[in-house]
Amino acid sequence: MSRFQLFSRRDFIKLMSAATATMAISRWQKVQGAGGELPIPTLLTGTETNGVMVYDLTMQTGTTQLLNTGSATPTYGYNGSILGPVLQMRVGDNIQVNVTNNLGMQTTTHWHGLHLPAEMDGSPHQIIENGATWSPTFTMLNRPSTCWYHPHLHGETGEQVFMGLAGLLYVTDDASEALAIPKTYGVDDIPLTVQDRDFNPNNTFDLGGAFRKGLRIMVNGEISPNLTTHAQMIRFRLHNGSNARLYNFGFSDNRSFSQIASEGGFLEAPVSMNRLFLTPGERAEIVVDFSADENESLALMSYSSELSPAIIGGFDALDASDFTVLTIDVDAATIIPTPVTSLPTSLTAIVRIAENEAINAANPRQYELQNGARINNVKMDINRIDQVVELDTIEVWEISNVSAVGHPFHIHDDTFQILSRNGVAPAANEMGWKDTVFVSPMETVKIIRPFVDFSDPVIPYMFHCHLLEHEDAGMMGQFTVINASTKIYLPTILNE
Ligand SMILES: [Cu+2]
Repeated sequence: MSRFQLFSRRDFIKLMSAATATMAISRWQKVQGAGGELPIPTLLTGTETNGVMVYDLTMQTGTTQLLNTGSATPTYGYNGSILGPVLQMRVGDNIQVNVTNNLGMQTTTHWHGLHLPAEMDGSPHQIIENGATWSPTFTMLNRPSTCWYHPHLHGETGEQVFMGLAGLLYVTDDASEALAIPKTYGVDDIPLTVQDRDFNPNNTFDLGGAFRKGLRIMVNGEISPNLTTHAQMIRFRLHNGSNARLYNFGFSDNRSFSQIASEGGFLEAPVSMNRLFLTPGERAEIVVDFSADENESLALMSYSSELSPAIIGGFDALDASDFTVLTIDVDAATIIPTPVTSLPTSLTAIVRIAENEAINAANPRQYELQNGARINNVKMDINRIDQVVELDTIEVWEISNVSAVGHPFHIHDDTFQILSRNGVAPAANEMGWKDTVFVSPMETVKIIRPFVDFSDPVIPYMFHCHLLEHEDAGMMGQFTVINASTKIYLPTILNE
């Protein structure tokens, strides 16, 4: 049962403004505004069967008591009423996930960030009928990282995710497990799926609007939660699982923290910051030092008022303010695990790909993000392949935003590196591997990406805006990766 007090929207905004006025938040104040303790999702490490690590997910409907008064809210979840377990997979393992659809409607489940064959991707082409089980198999080839999974049925993704279908997927290996960083799940390594919701008077989710944004912040499926944690270094796996809200994370006392990973894995070295901008679909791992904060309280905030309103779709009262995402009480340090007291200066090696290694460096593939949820003048057509890429090549893609708001651009199948933003090298925390990149209005982002391991002459991968209402409205396209040496091309091309 949530301890969240039901406020009118006006009171809620007033409360948030008050919270931003005070740097330190007393525990008394917090109890008035905070919900229940932060839920930590179940961790599934798989069951080995004949050398294959098997995971079972059931997509189901249910209800979740999200508000303190009134009815439970109808929600969807994986293996529960809302969100899903964290799937932990090891590099090199052969994986099978059995995804059973008990939603009473069609759906898919996409492995956001995973490098796998197009037919295993869970895109709009791998529909799971109601009552059916889809069992993709693949070898885990990703770097250690924080990925996620969610439905990707064309036209329905936004609603199905908003209803609660999303979960995190951790990739680990020997090297990442040997790193001297916080890594004990749920103790000093905390998942934070950050979402926003609005409710109708009968406590159902408000599914309306051009963008599904809400003034209630929900973390790990709890409205306005509180985390009781330890006086030591804590790692947060920040995941923007919102349909359309941008976050500008920071702490209520403006302390600095270190980003250690982006979507595709560790950064070369920790990057110190006191603000982290994270847009829908993106993940970032940060480490915060609470070692001097025993018995203190603070909050993870979004300093959204510092963002340019011009980049924000569906600008609302939260976007105009600085608001609490998670209140934090710091208790004594743990005995086990032994607290981490400093971060390694080196986390991994990242080989930056030189622009001239791309086969199209002189003539990058162009993507123009346009008003009306269009890319390159067209909307998604599931029967049209927009781009054909050759296997075992490296390409530069140039993504230009000529529209009125910013768009997080996500590409399936593999991660990429950002070469430049408007011709300027990216910030240190964007020098690692990514699968989603925010492109502001009037901005051109150049990325470079290898297309390796998997080709399919027929089944495409997606590229799209990860504002889910834009995606559903058609701001998505399809590319195939073809193996030119086998001379297999699309039938549509052969027939021309
Ligand atoms: Cu968009």
